[in-house]
This record gives sequence, structure tokens and C-alpha cells, in this order.
Amino acid sequence: MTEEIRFTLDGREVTAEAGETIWQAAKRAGVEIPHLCWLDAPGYRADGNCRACMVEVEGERTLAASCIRKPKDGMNVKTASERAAKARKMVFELLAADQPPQVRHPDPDSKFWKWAHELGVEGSRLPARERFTPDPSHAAIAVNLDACIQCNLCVRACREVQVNDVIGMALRGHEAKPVFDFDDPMGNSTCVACGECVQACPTGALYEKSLMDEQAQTRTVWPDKTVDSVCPYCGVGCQTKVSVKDNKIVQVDGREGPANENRLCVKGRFGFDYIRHPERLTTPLVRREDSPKRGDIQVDPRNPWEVFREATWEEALGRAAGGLRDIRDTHGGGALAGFGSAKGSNEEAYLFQKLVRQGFGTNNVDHCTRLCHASSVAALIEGIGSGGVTAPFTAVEDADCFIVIGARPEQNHPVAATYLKQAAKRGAKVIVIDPRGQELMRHASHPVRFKPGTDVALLNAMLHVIIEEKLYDEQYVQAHASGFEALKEKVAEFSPEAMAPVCGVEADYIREIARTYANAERAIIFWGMGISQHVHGTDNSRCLIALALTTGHVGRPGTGLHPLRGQNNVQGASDAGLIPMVFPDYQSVEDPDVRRRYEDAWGQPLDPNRGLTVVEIMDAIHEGEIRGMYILGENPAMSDPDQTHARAALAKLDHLVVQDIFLTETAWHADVVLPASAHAEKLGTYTNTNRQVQLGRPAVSPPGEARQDWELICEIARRIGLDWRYSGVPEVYEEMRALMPSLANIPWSRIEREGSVTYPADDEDEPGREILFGEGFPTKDGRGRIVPADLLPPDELPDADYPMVLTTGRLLEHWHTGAMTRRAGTLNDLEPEPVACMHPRDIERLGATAGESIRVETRRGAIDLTLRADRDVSAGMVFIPFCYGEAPANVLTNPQLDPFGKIPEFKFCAARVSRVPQAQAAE
Ligand SMILES: Nc1nc2c(c(=O)[nH]1)N[C@H]1C(S)=C(S)[C@@H](COP(=O)(O)OP(=O)(O)OC[C@H]3O[C@@H](n4cnc5c(=O)[nH]c(N)nc54)[C@H](O)[C@@H]3O)O[C@H]1N2
Ligand SMILES: Nc1nc2c(c(=O)[nH]1)N[C@H]1C(S)=C(S)[C@@H](COP(=O)(O)OP(=O)(O)OC[C@H]3O[C@@H](n4cnc5c(=O)[nH]c(N)nc54)[C@H](O)[C@@H]3O)O[C@H]1N2
Ligand SMILES: [Mo]
Repeated sequence: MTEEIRFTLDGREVTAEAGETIWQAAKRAGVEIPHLCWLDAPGYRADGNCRACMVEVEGERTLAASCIRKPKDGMNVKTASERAAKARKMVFELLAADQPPQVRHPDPDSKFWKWAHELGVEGSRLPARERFTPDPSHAAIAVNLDACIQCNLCVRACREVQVNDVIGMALRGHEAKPVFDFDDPMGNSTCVACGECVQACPTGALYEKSLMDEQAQTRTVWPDKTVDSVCPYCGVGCQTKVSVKDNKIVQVDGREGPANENRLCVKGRFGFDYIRHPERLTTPLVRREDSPKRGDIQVDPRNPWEVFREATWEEALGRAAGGLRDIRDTHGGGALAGFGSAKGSNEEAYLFQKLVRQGFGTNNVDHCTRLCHASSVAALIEGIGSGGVTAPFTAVEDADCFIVIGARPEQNHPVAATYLKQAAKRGAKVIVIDPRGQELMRHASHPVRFKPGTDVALLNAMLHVIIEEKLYDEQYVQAHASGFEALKEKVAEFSPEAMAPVCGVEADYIREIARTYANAERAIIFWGMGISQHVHGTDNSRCLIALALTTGHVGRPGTGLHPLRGQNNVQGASDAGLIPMVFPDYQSVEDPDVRRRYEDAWGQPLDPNRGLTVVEIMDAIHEGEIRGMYILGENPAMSDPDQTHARAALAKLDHLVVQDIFLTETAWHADVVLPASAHAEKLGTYTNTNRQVQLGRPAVSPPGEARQDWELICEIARRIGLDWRYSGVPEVYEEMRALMPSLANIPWSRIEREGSVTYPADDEDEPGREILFGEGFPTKDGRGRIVPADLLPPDELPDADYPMVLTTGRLLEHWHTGAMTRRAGTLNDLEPEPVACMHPRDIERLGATAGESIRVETRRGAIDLTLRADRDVSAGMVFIPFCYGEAPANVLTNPQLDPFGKIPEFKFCAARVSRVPQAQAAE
């Protein structure tokens, strides 16, 4: 039990909770003691080095640093005694003497100056010593160590909070200074620009360039307002504070959300300026009569006038809706399809699928989840009756073991990765399974590099060990699982010895990782695209589910299944029904009872058949089945596999409406382009990977004539004959909620009040349930179903013509198709050009050198990129990120689908690599 401590603070009786410091107890009692090296935020340890928080403890000869000193029963503490106040003032005077003068200070409004002013210290009359040359080498962060007070917060921020281990303290005493790696300029160091150090620094020695003068030495920008919102990038769902000056975002800081506790990554913190890029769409566009569509067209977004002309909203909306209506009326709803967006809000997703189902009269509505975790969700729904995560990633705090397989969280879910790395430091066993090396393997007790595409071999071998050595949880299996016997039979043929040559992991090591996971008290599995984006993606996920169900590692704190969801709202967009087989909350369109409920709600008969999926829709266009599309906030001309095929399909459409914030490669093929609002310009809810429904608030207004996405969906709806009237986003949310049991106790007002609510919640005043399925599963028999999986090879194996394996994925700084991040100044500065990564040995074998231009070819096409040496890429493989329009990876990738999740094999196809002759490369 926690015991309270009673002590006297400035003559008052106060209590401290066990473990609390004097500083913390004082704060709760309403007394804020000056402080610099102490940061009152989760994850920060007190260091007690700056002496700014000294207090007097009766009976003690020396003053005590209140940030580390814990009170004792009966202690008498004086924060305001003359001695303490004088000592504190002295600390500030000494520090101020060495600060640059306020008129040219990196941040005259910093915490340091705020306290200094409060204590009556106005800076030193002496000129500060010139000690350090400024370091402006980083794209986003200015380093002005003249303002550094050696408080060490940046080191703790970097090493202990974000666990990036870049910043250290060099030298001692007065000479001490923070250094990046081996005292490299920040811009050349391994810094990942999460900016945690900037947020923590009390003086502005580390500061955002976006708030400073050209030389990056003096602050010149002060925001007009700060808005609480949520990050637009990944599924982690970091809460943000967005600062705005003259309707322009000038700074983003982390806020204390449940998924980030003030932390951010480089994209969330520094990737905000894309919304003011000159290429932003600001007026509706209509295709010119004299500009025929062709799949191989290239449009310069800065000069689209050969292809498009400006139109009024009336004309654009009339044409957009008219074309869709005509196709529906002539060819039936089945000739239409829609792609909604996982970048948009829940309300937009709900309205979009309603428009397609009610207005177009078809279930042909899908979104990027199809290219993402569709196979994971198919396996989860089959296995445990629910597609969401069973536990938030923060549950890793309670785990003594976790597996990360086919995911790269440090790069793709960086803030989630901070929790994983902290758990590793705490001593949790970490099993990272990936063909490609990654930073997280440095923190792993069990790094496992294996052959790509052989997950089923490895995972079945682990299951073999678990069953053979009786490491499974017999009681759990008896009470909560079905299919165990069939699994036992299946994996009998998958001994580690038999699978070792298949997956390239030694039999003993397979046994060891199987034992480590199974014998853990609490273990959790995280997975990503390396599992899902295969023709056997559903089988891969089935094996993971089998691991959890046999060992009982689900339903308790520190256990669970967590597919790391990708887009900021992919969980929400899926929940809201942007899926061709199901209405909101995964209710089958083929179930007559379900359908009747929706027909009653929407007042008309609905299509009883499942619709087509993303890649199937592209095929159906080629077959002449689908003639018109509405695409909102997706860029399939870049993100779909076999791009030439996809672009030819888009060009073949009789009518294409694209609603986006940029003239994307997809929009090049449009008849009408509707300029929409970006994330920072709108109100809405977003559901992150942890099932936390959070509120995004508008910080700035849309540029030019750009309009709100949800309003545009309604405009189209009305023009195709629906009587839609919504007073605003909250009304849409409430309509959606009435149809979604998962949101039952989460009214709009609650999200507004609490900022983040986990679903499901049992009551309006009860917190949502983080850990699910302690008492069985929402399946027909209440049991989790184990589905054994067989070993299938990737669809296209290397051969004599195409001897390498091509794998694709992401970079930390870029987002998917680059639409946003290639237009974000800092991010594009950090990763400016298309790269292909290969192992140095393969580069040597090719007779090439890193930095030169190479050509990568597959049976579908060829692209040229700059060669980068990367020891993490296995020999025989080439890795390409898919964010570069000038060298689009998906010209190369294989569109072959997983039969259950209908996801293409982005992670594996046969390729060949050659050098590009110099003359050609220069062209
Ligand atoms: N910076 C950045 N972050 C992002 C995104 C982004 O575009 N940029 N996108 C977001 C989205 S939508 C998503 S879905 C997530 C994706 O996040 P992740 O799931 O981490 O995605 P990837 O980097 O594509 O692939 C993950 C890993 O799969 C491995 N892999 C490849 N083949 C295999 C295999 O056969 N077996 C196994 N076990 N592993 C394999 C790769 O080596 C890679 O390390 O990221 C989200 N976050
Ligand atoms: N080769 C390869 N291909 C892949 C993958 C891979 O690993 N390898 N991964 C796949 C995965 S996991 C995913 S999730 C998909 C992602 O594929 P997409 O979803 O197509 O990719 P994004 O670039 O995120 O596209 C989002 C679009 O929305 C626009 N947008 C952003 N905000 C807003 C807004 O508020 N309103 C509107 N109207 N538009 C907005 C952007 O400008 C952009 O055009 O890619 C898939 N493709
Ligand atoms: Mo994704």
C-alpha cells in the first residue's frame, strides 16, 4: 500500500504520496518552486544538478534540491525562506551572466528567462563570453550552445525518454557541453530529429528554426494561438499542440496524450508545412476537352493548365456528381466505386461509405487498409472475432517479453517504439524477427534475421516446439481455444530441424525463441507489413494468433495481439465501414438482419452483395465493369501494385472525381479535381492503433477556395439525389455512433471533454477497456479459433533472369506516396532523392559504388534510383521506399493477391539490378 507522508511546507501541513519529491508535493499544494534541470513530465528523471529549486529543510546545514529530495514525516520545509530565495536567485544570476543578451537570445521567452524575471534577474551587464560557434547544420533544429546551462535535460530526453542515444555530455565542469554522437555537427549525426531535446531544453539552446531568424540564432516568431489537436501521420495518434501565427503553423509540440505522453517524431513535429506548399490545390479543376486521358501522362502540379482548367464550385460539383449519377442511372450502381481515406476523420469515412452504399447503390467501397493490414484483420476476425488490437502498445510496460515481427517501429511508429525500447531497457525479453536488420535489434535479447517470405515456416516451427515441449497453457486452451488438435497435427511436420534450412534460422535458436515467448509470464506480439503484405499474409497472421492462443498470452495486462496500424485513422476508417464486405463495426453486408437495420436507418434498399476491393476494382475497370470512381484522400496511382496497370485503369474510366489537397498522380487522370481541407484545417475524430478515439481540431483555415472534405461529400450526395443535411461534424458523429455498438458510450461531448476515449467503454463515465478478451472472444462459441497454416512460397521467386528479391517499404521522413512529405521542407531536406538500398557486398559484386545511379527492373517495369549501401539489407535483396514520384516503386511490385485479405505481395518479387551508364544517368 502507498503510504502518505506528512510534512510542513512554508508553515502548512501537507502530504506527499510515497515516492514523491518535495517539488512534486509542493506543486500539488499549489506552490511551484523554480526549476530548470527538472522537467515535470512523464518519463523524466530528476537529476538535481542545476540548484534552481533549492529549499531549506529545518535542521539541515545545506540547502536541498527539491526536485530529488523526498520529504520525510514531520520534516519542516521552507521554500520561501530568505536563505533559499537568495540561493536560488544567485543560481539564476550566475547562469544569466553567461547567457547571450536577450535581444539576440535563441528564446527570450524560455523557461529560463521566465523564472529569471520572476526572481528579479534581468540578465548580466557583462558581455557573455563567446564560447561556442552556433551549429545550424540541422534542417529543423538550431544549436546555440551559448545558451546552454549544462542541465542535462537534452541527454535524458534523447537517451531515457525517446531512447535514441545520440546526445551525450562531453567534458566536465564549466566546459561541459552536450554533443551529438562524437561531437558531430547535429545535421551530420545519427539524430532522428524527434525534437524531444528541443521540447525539453529550458533555455532555447536547442530550438526550432521555424521560430528564429535566418541565421537561426534569435527568436523572431511568437504564435497568435495554440490549438490542441492530434498528429496527421501514423496510427500512433500522438496528441499535439499546434501553434499558429498569421494563419500559418509555426510550431508543433507534443501533448500529454495516452499514446505519446508529450513525445513526437520528426514528421509530427517538423512535417507540418506541407499544407502551405505552393502546389496546394486551391481551386476546383476540370479536365480540358482537348486533353485525352492516357495512363502514361505526366502533369506538373505547378503548371497543370495543359490538362486542366479552373472551374467554379458550382460547375465542378455539377460535373463531378453528374458524371457519377449518369453512370449509375445507365449502367447501375455496380459500375461505380469509391476509395475513401484513412487520412481523413471517422466522420468523413462514415459519410463516404454511406454515399457509396446509399447513393451509388453498391458496396464497391474500400481504402488503403486493403494494401495494409487487410490480411491481419481477416485472420483476426476469423480467429478472435474482432479486428482491433487486443491491447494498446503501452501494455508493453507490463510485459516481460515481446515479439516484433515484420515491423519497423522505430521508423514507422517512432513514438510507439519509445515504449518498446523502454521496456527492453527495463529488462523485458525482446524478439525481433525480420529479414532486414533494424535499430530495434540492438535492443533485442533475440534478434532474428531470416529469409523473407518464410514466416509460416519459422512460426510453425515455434508452435511445434511449444507443443512438443508442452510449453502451451493447457488450461487456457481448454477454456478458450478451439482447433488445437488440428494445429498439433499440422505443425508436427514443422520441426525446427526441418524448417531451419527453409527460413535460415538455426534449429536451436528457433527452440530458444519459442521457449522464451511461451515461458514468459506476460508476452505481447506486435506485427506489421512484413507479415501482412504477402500472398500468404493471412496465414502469417494465423500463426501469430495461434502462438497467442496456445500460450494464453492474450486478455491479461502485458499480453496481447497488436497489429501496428498504419495511417492516422486506418482503424477508424475501417470501423466506420470503408470496407466492401461490411457496414460500420464489421457487420456483414450479406447478413439480411444487419442489412435491414441499415436499410431502415438510411431509408432505402441496399446492395446485398459484397463489393470489390482496391486491386479488384482496378481489374474490373480494365474489364469494363467499373466506369466511374470517386477517390478521396488516396493516391492509388502510386500506392497500388503494378502501377502501369493501375494508371491505365484510372485513365480508362469514363468519369473520375478526385478529392485531395494536391494534384497527385491519381488526380492526373481525373475529370474533376476537388480541392479539400488538410488535417490541420478541420474538425473530426480519429481512432489510433490503440482504439483510442481522439479529437483533431482546426488550427488554420483552408487556402483559397479549398473546402471541408465532409461538406464536399454532402454536396456530391445531394447532387446525386440524396436528401442529406447535417448541421456539422458532431451530428455526423452521432448518426454514426447510433449504428456502431463499439462507440455506444462515447458521445461527441465526451470526446470533446476527455480528448481521447478508448473503445469499447462499458459506461459513459467509465474509462474504455484497454485490454480485451480476458473472458473469451466475441466469436460464435466464445472461443478463439486456431487455424493451422501451410507453407506457401511467395508468388514470384527469383530466377536466372531476375535473380534478386525486391522488397519495398518506407523511410522515417517520408509518408507513403510522398504527396505530403515530399512537400514538407524539413522532411524532404532530410531525404531528398529516390534511393535503392543494397548490402555493400552486393554493391561490390555489381561493380558499382554507393551514390551512383542504378536501374531496378522486374517483369512489370524499370526505374532508376541512387544506390545506397545498407548493411541491414540482406545479401540478394534490394529495398526501395515507395514515396518517390520520379522513381515509383510500384512500377515494379507484384499485384498478386492473398486469397483471404486480398492484399498484394508488396514485400517480395523477383528483380534484377544494373548500373546506369553515366551519360544516361545525367540526362
Ligand atoms: N515514416 C513512415 N511511417 C509510417 C508510414 C510511412 O509511409 N512512413 N506508413 C504507415 C503505414 S500506413 C503503415 S501500414 C505502417 C507500416 O509499418 P511497418 O509494418 O513497419 O512497414 P514496412 O516498413 O513496410 O515493413 C516492415 C518490415 O517488414 C519487413 N519484412 C519484409 N519482408 C518480410 C517477411 O517476409 N517477413 C517478415 N517477418 N518481415 C518482412 C521489412 O524488412 C520491414 O522491416 O507504417 C506507418 N508509418
Ligand atoms: N510498394 C509498396 N506499396 C505500398 C505499400 C508498401 O509497403 N510498399 N504499403 C501500402 C500501405 S500499407 C498503404 S496504407 C498504402 C497507402 O496508400 P495511400 O493511402 O494511397 O497513400 P498516401 O500517400 O497516404 O495517400 C494519401 C492521400 O491523401 C491526401 N490527403 C492527405 N490529407 C488529406 C485530407 O485531409 N483530405 C483529402 N481529401 N486528402 C488528403 C494526400 O495528399 C494523398 O494523396 O500504400 C500501400 N502501397
Ligand atoms: Mo498502411
